[in-house]
Amino acid sequence: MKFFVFKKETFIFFLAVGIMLVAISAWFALKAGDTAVFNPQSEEKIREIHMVTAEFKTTQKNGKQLEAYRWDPGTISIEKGEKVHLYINGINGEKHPFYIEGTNIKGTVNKGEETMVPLQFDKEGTYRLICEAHSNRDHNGPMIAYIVVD
Ligand SMILES: [Cu+2]
Repeated sequence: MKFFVFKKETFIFFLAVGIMLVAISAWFALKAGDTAVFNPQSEEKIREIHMVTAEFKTTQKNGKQLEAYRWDPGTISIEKGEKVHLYINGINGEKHPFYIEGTNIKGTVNKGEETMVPLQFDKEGTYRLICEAHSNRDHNGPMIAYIVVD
């Protein structure tokens, strides 16, 4: 039965190999943990862009009032694939129901409230943010902002 008797050195060798394997596994486990902690989904910085709803008003010589609504700024620029949070403050005008052409993004900006619109575009181009209530001159618009993606 001498075959099954390990020498002390052999035992120490296998013990050392075992400890190394445990250490390597622990290192990989910790590394995986790090990846989870620094998950870009939770830690990444998302750029903020701020916009307001503005109103222009005047009274013509004939007493008729002219008013127009606008998004301000009227053009914003973001990178392709970039994540942006667009914050729109409702300053003038009661309600601005909007949509972004070519996307399924829509919402409403209410007076005295802030609306956050998360943006990320995979395709370059110019996307129009259109207020449905003030889409053209006949409806006190055009209240259209341009989102330039490149
Ligand atoms: Cu509007």
